[in-house]
Amino acid sequence: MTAPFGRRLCKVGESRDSGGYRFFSLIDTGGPEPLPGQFYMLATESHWEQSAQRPFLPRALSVADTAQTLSSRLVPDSGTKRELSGVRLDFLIEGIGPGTDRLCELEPGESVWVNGPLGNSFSPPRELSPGAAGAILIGGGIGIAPLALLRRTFATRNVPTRVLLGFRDRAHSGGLDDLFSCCEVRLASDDGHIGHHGYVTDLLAAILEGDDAASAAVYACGPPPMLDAVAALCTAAGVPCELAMESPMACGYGACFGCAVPKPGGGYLRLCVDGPVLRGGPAGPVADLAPPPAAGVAGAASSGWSPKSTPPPGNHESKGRDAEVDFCGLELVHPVVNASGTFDAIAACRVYGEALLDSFPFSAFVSKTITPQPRTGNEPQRIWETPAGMINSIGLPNKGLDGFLREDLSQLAELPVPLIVSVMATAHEEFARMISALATRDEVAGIELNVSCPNVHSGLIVGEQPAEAEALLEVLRPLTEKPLIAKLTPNLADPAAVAVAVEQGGADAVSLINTLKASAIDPATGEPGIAAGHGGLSGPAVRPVAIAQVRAVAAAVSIPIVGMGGVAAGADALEFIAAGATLVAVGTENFRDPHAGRRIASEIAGALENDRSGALSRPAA
Ligand code: RRO
Repeated sequence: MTAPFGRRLCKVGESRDSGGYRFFSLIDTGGPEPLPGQFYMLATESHWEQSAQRPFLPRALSVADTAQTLSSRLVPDSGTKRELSGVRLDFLIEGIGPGTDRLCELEPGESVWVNGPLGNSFSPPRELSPGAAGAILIGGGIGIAPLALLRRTFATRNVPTRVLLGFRDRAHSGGLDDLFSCCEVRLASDDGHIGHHGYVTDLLAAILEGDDAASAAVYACGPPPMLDAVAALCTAAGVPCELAMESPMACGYGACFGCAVPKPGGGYLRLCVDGPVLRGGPAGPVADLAPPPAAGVAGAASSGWSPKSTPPPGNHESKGRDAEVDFCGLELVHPVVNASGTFDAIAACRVYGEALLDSFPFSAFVSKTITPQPRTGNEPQRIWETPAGMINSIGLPNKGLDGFLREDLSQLAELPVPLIVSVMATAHEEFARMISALATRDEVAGIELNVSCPNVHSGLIVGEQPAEAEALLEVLRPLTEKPLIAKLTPNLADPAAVAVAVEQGGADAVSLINTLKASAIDPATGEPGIAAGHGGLSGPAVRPVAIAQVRAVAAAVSIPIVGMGGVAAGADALEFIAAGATLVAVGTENFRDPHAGRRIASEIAGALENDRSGALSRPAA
């Protein structure tokens, strides 16, 4: 089972208080029924960026329950109503910030952008012999939500199930009437206002001491300390457990690399595509459950749940003819590509299946930047939402050149568009080794040089120094005839001087802007919100800076420019084209809307078709 590709609008059916939380349901006429543990990325259609341009990114919410529905829609121009079958998606939510606060305000009839269902699911207990202890579901606070659907699914399969729920205090309690009406629930509260006075894990510990515990399976969702305690208890008792985890995420489908969770033995998992359900192990959570529902029925079947069919996506189709463009000898069907590091086509293919390839958003695909050796990336927290944007410090997690050539290149070559591979290194010899290796590969149509890195010999950031940048190009230019695109950093006073230098060194094109150096303080801790202390700012907030830099560079060089920085709509892309860009790259908007590239290309085509004066296709003076 795959998710429909792109985001779709769903109407709010119901919205009301439920215990200390808020309950709302959406009517989804475009997606399949989710599996227990799966989640959706949600953003309201209106007033999302309502307060100081936040919330900006969609929010990940696990589905609490689901049911088949029938709703009626007015058929335009006919005055008649049509019955539409769909899926009701129930969510339980707590307002803890601008995004969840806005979702708590939802009114019936409002529209919400929905991307999903995403991620993997809980798996049924392995031990189902008569007399087996069955499933123990344990939830803390708002973490009770995904357990409700799991509980109902187990009930339909006659899996014996016990439910343990814990709450901090009365204000963070309840929500059960809607979700667990079908079964007996044992409660605990830290303050003793309901049920056992103490932790919900006390109840679990008592059960795991029972004779039948060895044949049990535990399923947990809640705050990290509770999940740690559950994993420790289960490890000690030799009982398998599955943990539904949370991590800040911008996209939900493997593109942003923000939702990193450390894995035993080093490195990180991407919770959105490796989870959100992980198996609890003695050294920490492990991602060896069934993979996220993959393209085709086999992936869903291996998760142990029945597959449901996915209707084809029907939105965002091109209105006009695409504006074809020649870029360094590559014939591209439209001028919209992705910014490196903002779309993982391999992960997206697992999430969205064939629909991604049928409606590929970009006219060329730019890979995530690869380095000579593998890198695990930076420690979390890696992303931070800002007004109309976000800061990232992902730290280049990648398989290294050899891993990329061995594992990824053949898959990326299957994409229906030319492939541009982005590379970064800290020494000329290493850059040269990468270019030489890529130069011989027919799958590679072009190479982007990410020069926002220091030269190990001089200690200087190559992209900030015209002489360094030119020297690098002079080394690399003779090694390949493929187009070399230098990705410029905006973090300097005169980016045009670097653009001129790379042109002199033999670059075929420049792309700009990479992200702007930025930081933000977490009000809860008084410390930087990003673990690395600072990162790169992207999103609409940076667009005016990007436009100024593209204009300055366009005035200084004659090679083509790939313009980027906060492109979220066709009008934004046309602004870059007017500033002198030949291609436009979409970055952060991919996180909010996986289909954004295709939408923006359609909007450009529509605008150009209506542009009888030709003003839009002429660079501005
Ligand atoms: O991986 C990153 O943190 C990263 C890179 Br390499 C880059 O070029 N730009 C960015 O915003 N993040």
